[in-house]
Amino acid sequence: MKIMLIGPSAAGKTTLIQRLIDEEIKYDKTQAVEYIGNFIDTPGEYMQQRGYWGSLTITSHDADIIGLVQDSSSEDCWFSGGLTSKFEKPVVGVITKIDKDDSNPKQARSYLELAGCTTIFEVSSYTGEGVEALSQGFHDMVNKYREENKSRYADDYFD
Ligand SMILES: Nc1nc2c(ncn2[C@@H]2O[C@H](COP(=O)(O)OP(=O)(O)OP(=O)(O)O)[C@@H](O)[C@H]2O)c(=O)[nH]1
Ligand SMILES: [Mg+2]
Repeated sequence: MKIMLIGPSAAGKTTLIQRLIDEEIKYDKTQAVEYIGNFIDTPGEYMQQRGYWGSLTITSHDADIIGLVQDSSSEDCWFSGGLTSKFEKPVVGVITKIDKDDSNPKQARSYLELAGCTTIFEVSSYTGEGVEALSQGFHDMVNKYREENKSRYADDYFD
C-alpha cells in the first residue's frame, strides 16, 4: 500500500511520516519526491509551483491513496476548489499540528472540504494524537477502494 502526502511547504508531511513509521522526529526539508516505506513524501513546492504539478500527478498514479495535508495553525490555503477530482484514487484530508496554541482545526477543515475531501483526520505528530486513527483510516479506505475497483486493475496491481 502506498500513501502519498501532498501539501504546502511546512504543512507537516515529513514529520507525520516520521511519526507514522515510528522514526525519530527531526526536521528534514524534503527536496524531491521520496519513497519512504509505504509513504510517498513530496516537497511542498511541488504543489505551490505550477510547473511541478505534472510530477505530482504522475506520481499519484503510483499511490493507493492521497492525503492532502493542511496545517491547522496556518491561515493559508493552497488547495483549489474541487482539487480531489483531479486524482483517480481516494483522497483524504489531514489536519496537522492540532497541539499548537494557535491551531484552528475548524478553518483547516473548511479548506479541505472546499478541496473536496469528505473524510478528514486531525493529528498532532508531536503528541501522537489522532495518528492511530489516521493510520487505520488509510488502511480502511484503501481496502474499500481495492474491493470496489478490482476489475479495473491487473491481479497483481496492488501487491
Ligand atoms: N507543533 C507542531 N509542529 C509540527 C508538527 N508537525 C510538524 N511540525 C513542525 O513543522 C515544521 C515543518 O514540518 P515538516 O514535516 O518538515 O513539513 P513538510 O510538509 O514536510 O515541509 P516540506 O518538506 O517543505 O514540504 C517543522 O519544524 C516541524 O517540526 C506538529 O504536529 N506539531
Ligand atoms: Mg517534507
